[in-house]
Parts: sequence; C-alpha cells; structure tokens
Amino acid sequence: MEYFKWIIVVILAIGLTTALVISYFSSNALTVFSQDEYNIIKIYKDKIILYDSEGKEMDICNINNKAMDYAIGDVNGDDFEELIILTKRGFKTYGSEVVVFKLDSRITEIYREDFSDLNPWKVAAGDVDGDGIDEISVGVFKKTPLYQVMDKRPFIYYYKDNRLLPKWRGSRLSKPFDDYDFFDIDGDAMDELISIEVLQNGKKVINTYKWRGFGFEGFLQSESFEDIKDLKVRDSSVFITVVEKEGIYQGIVNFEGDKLKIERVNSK
Ligand SMILES: [Ca+2]
Ligand SMILES: [Ca+2]
Ligand SMILES: [Ca+2]
Repeated sequence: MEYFKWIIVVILAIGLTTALVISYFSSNALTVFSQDEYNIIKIYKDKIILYDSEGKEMDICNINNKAMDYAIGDVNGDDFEELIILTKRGFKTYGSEVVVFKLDSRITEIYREDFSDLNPWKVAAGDVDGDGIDEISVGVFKKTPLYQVMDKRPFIYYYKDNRLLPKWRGSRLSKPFDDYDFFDIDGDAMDELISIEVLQNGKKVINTYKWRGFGFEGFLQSESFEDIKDLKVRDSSVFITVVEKEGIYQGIVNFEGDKLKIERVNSK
C-alpha cells in the first residue's frame, strides 16, 4: 500500500512540474508591437525586450513584476511614444505599479509609482484634450468622495516633471461599463473615450465621450447587442467582438454621418 502511495506522489509531482513548465512557456510573450519601422518591442511576463529589424536583441529591461496591461502613447510631447505598463504582484486580482518607459535604441524607465491603493486593472493612453500630448488613464476599482460605492472608474492623469498628476478622477460613466479605451472616432484631433457599457436589460452598447475641460460628456452610442467583448484599438481602428443570437463576429466601430456604426469585418 505504501508503495502505491509513493507512485501516486511521484505521478502528481511529474504532472505538476509539467503544468508549471507549460504555463511558464505558454504565457511568455504578452504581446508584440513595433515602435517604428526599425524596432520591435516584446513584452514578456516580467521583462521587455527591444529587437532591431533583424531580430537581434538590442536591450532588455526587467519590470520587476508581471506585466498586467500596457499602453503606448507620447506622454511627454517629444513626438516619440512611451510604453506604459501596469504591473501585478503574484496572484493578486488588481495591479500594483504604473511604470513608464522611454523607448529609443534602449529601454529606459522614466517613472514608477505604486497605485495599488486604487485597485488598478487597466492602463490606456489618449489625447483627450487635443494638445498633442497623450494623457494616461488608469482604470481603478474604488469609491470616490462623491460616490461611496466601489466601482470601476477611468481616472485620467497627465505626465509632468516626472510625475503623474491627476486630470480627472471623476465618477462613473453614464452606465456600468466593462472596458474602455481612447480613439479619435470623428477625426477632430481629440481622442474620445470609448467604452463597452451594459444596458439595464443586460445587452451591451459601445458608448463614446468627449472631454469638455472639466470632465467627459456623452457623445454617441451604438445600437445594442447581446454581448460586446475584446475592445482593442489597433492599426487606426477600434475592434470589438460582437455576440448576437445568430453568431459571433469581429466588428469595427465607425463614425458615419453623425452616427456610431458597427461594421462587421469577419465571422469568428
Ligand atoms: Ca514621448
Ligand atoms: Ca493631451
Ligand atoms: Ca475626436
């Protein structure tokens, strides 16, 4: 009997080791994107690696924690994009630090601050006021002085003198929301806040907001769908996954004739 116990222990140990090895390698690269024609940046679990156009490693930078989310934007107005990373410690639900990296032929950390008191779950970047410099948004889960309910809120900061200063730490959006990002949907050189929001009947819409100097004002809202997921701003378009009774497809959010339209691009 003792013998079988040991066999089981050994089998479990082998299984666990294999699972850990697989999870380590499969979750390796978080994402890949190009800074410009020459450099490619890959974000791994806990480090950033800069490659040249031939795939040669040019620089490596440790994040010191896991990368939970990232955004790119020119946060200091020098016409080069910085990389913003939200880190996460261990198995925590929410993130911990917001880190900004300058990217050229090297990766240089220019800012790091602990945001864990705010329960951060997202970082995004966008120029909401149209001054040519991207604001940094940290999606938080907390109360505000005016709204004593724990809720998801998109806080807006601007980067100045090596610090992130609050621009807007207001209330919620007009409805409960799942996710948000920034994109200039109407081509007026100011990024709108674009969110996936939940209607009272449980259906979802894409909603947009414009910055009005003191806060965000509702702009345009799409028709409703059974579900909307995977909001992503990429290649100068806003992509979403739309779920309808008939099936699932990928859509692009477009501004057409003063309306917000969801254009179907392919089936999933
Ligand atoms: Ca910059
Ligand atoms: Ca701005
Ligand atoms: Ca705009």
